[in-house]
Amino acid sequence: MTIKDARTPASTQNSAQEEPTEAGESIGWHKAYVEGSRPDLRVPVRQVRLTNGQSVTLYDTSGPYTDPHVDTDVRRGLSPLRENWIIARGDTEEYAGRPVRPEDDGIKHTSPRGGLRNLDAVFPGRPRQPRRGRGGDAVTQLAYARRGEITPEMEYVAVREGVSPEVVREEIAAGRAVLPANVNHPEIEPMIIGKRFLVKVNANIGNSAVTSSIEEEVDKMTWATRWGADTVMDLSTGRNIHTTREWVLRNSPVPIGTVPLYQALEKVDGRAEALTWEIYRDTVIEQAEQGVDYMTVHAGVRLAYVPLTANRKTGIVSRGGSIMAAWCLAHHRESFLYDNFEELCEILAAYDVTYSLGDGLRPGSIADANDEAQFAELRTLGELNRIAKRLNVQTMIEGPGHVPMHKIKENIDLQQEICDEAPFYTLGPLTTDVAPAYDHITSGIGAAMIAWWGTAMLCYVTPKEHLGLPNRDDVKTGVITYKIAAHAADLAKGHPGAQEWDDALSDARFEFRWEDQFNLALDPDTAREFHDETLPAEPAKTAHFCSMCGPKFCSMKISHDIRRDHGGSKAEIEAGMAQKSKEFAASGNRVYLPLAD
Ligand code: IRN
Ligand code: FE2
Repeated sequence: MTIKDARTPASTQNSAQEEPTEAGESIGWHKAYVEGSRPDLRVPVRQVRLTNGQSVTLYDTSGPYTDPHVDTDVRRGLSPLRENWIIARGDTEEYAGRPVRPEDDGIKHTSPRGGLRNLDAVFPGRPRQPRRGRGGDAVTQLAYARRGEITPEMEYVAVREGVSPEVVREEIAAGRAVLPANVNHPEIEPMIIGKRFLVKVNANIGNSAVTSSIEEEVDKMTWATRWGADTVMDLSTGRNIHTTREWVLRNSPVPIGTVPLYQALEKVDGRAEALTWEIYRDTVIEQAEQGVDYMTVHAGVRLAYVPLTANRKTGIVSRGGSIMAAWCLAHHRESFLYDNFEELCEILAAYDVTYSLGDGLRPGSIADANDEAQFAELRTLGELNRIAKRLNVQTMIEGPGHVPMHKIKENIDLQQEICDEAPFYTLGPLTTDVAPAYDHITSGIGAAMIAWWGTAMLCYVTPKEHLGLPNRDDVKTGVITYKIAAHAADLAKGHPGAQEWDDALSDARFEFRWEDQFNLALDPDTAREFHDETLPAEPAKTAHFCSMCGPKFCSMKISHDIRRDHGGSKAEIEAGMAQKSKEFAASGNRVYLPLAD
């Protein structure tokens, strides 16, 4: 059905044809779709139906998992939404692919055929041949944007963001935004990362040698996207890297990022000095064939910069950065990533893998923020960004780290200047070091600030940061914390439509529509649970107060009473206030009354 009275924040205030269809009838939130210019371009939204008959349309990252009409099965994978678009462009081809040696996935075992084995063998889903660019014109979204062509992916994100497709094309062409979408990851619902668009959130998942099964990792991915993660990075380092990633990719509705260096290191049994360009390159090709949408590449850690970290309080804290620094020192040679950067660009361009140029020398403590090592690397990232752009590779730049509030702005300003406004993607930053177990908060503060000033994507930090591997609850807490930071920044930037969500929730709050408040919340479950903890009875959901102030002193109730009893003029309101003041004094001037049972 078409919803005529839909309020349309965030994404969908375009034409009538773009109104969401097929929302459920009952109160609560439902999956709905906004159709673009063609029937196979259906953009998912979260449609919240309110008790007053209105509805609110929100951006939705949860994929087909929240659509009761779609039958999902992790062993089969999601349906390849983009496949026809990719094939129709006619510039990629299927090819035999590089056989993956069994030991490539970190397990020492023999395959049924005793030798080489194809990618398909590790995933029971539909058979799949990798694709890559045919040669000739570049196949990346950047190349299309530069040629003036609007791809279906660009139109899709335009509908999602509530902007015109031309704006999307321009931002990509200028290198101010990226649309990470590997030609081998047709399952994704396209999204865009850039300062003109909604601020995005990445959630890291990944097993380590000690914990997690493949199914658990897939579950963490769907869990993270359900709460709003816009992309997920699979940082697995343990056994089964290849297989875990295959399952995550085939089931992911959002772009997947990786750090190929981690798997390359597994291949040489963890000895950084044993790494070679060839091993690294083959790992990148293996992952690009699988469909990884963006890759962190720590090519800015140059030999000459390593000594700059010697006097730091916390040295090199980036995993990738420390691997590259160890390699450079062991061979006393320039980084093989820096030296072979152009060849790497050609590989990434053939699959449309987006660069996330890593901040291997980011500060790991407040004391080390904005130091010489960090900014030397940033200048190199600026140089590499230009090479990548020349070779048609979409590129974003990673940023810190640990940075006190007064030093944050310098980071985004410098990055934008040095990297020609390429999207900035930051890890927090953490604004203080004193709160282990609360680093989602120490970093959420920095994340909100840096996003307000133009950072395009925020890498979440969970409460387990510095302490251990995040579990399901930590993943949710991290995502919600970062959605708050991102949305607070969208509001401060005056992003069109962002405030309509707040306004809808404020109205619900002021009118005591409790169910609507819950359903509009970033985390409806916890909001409802907290409310019910003190006022579990069903009538409390329509009550004109909550247990925070109790029935007598709810400020919102008082405002309502004043409006009802005294109309709206200033004098009348003051009279009402005086009356309430008397009532307050009469009850003994107590703000908090004992809870009635
Ligand atoms: C984001 C910004 N700076 C770093 N990140 C993320 O940190 C990066 O994308 C990856 O997910 C994670 C680990 O990176 P290192 O420690 O290998 O640099
Ligand atoms: Fe840290």
